[in-house]
Amino acid sequence: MKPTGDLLRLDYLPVSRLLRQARDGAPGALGGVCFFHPVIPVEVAGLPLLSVDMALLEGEEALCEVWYSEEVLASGCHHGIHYREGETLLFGCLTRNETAESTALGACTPLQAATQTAYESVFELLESRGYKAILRFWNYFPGVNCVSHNLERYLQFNIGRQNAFLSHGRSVIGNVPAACALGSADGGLQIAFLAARAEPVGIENPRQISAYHYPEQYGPRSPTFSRASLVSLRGRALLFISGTASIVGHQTLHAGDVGAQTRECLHNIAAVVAEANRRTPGAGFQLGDLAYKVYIRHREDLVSVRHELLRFIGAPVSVVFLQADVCRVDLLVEIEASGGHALPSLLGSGVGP
Ligand code: 3EB
Repeated sequence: MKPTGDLLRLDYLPVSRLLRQARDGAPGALGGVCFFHPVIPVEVAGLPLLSVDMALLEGEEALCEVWYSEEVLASGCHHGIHYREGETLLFGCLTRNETAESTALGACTPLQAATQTAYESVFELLESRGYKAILRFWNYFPGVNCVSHNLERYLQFNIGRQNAFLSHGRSVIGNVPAACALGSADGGLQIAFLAARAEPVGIENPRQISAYHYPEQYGPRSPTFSRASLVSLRGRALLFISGTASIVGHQTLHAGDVGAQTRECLHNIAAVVAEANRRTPGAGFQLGDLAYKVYIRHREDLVSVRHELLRFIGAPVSVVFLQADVCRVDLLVEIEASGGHALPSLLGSGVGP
């Protein structure tokens, strides 16, 4: 099956190239996320862009992850959410500070309140514009593993996120969006998302308990995400694989061993890809044809993680490495991937076979 090049394309470009493209009036960008530490605010008129304070592990310049579409695009703003949409897809993003909003919601933490109100705004926007479902959420906020108000911040985030799904009458199990949640170095709660007018299918991993069914030892509310989402647009399949960690069943495996954790992540991704292929006869997703983003807790683990990734995939890989805290303290690495769309023109530096 051919990639949906006309419908959706992913590219990673240095910020200088994105700004040049914007100046030259290059059309087609839907939106994106720029990564650098310390953060550099990147702004392009009409383009929804997050600037996330997260260190790149290769390259000296801020890198922008940009989604493109060849549809006719239009931009808008709703309750602080910047978005841009074509006929079939919408990319949006927002940044929220953790402030006195909490008082409005009663007894809850500022992060929980910021999360709940942010997600409610996203749902309002999408409901008002006729989008059936969200394919993918990217969540970034500082101090994911820090405890405040007697609760780890990632768990506060999970409560706010689930509350928003419930208050909008959305299911919190089954067909929920793919997602990731990683620690930025600083800044507010930052959320990017891709939504489609078509109905996606949530994919689960037979090796893992669904995250929305995690037992209570992982927090008072389960995280609301699917292992992947799969959508057919104009007869072509698009796959968004959530952040994937060294978890089998519901337990973290290989604590302290980043190489083994990386291999376990990749076995999990392979299982999700197999499941997606089983659900979409003819899609034929292959590990070597996906775009990967790898979040590493300790920057000194880059060499081991890259080595394992290359060995596992066995071919040049489209990949970007970032330094980020992962949402369980014993997780050292998390890997996300997507496929079915056109891939970055630049293969990750130094990742040839
Ligand atoms: C896990 O499998 C690892 O809360 O949105 C991965 C992907 C993880 C998404 C989220 C969390 C999230 O539980 C952590």
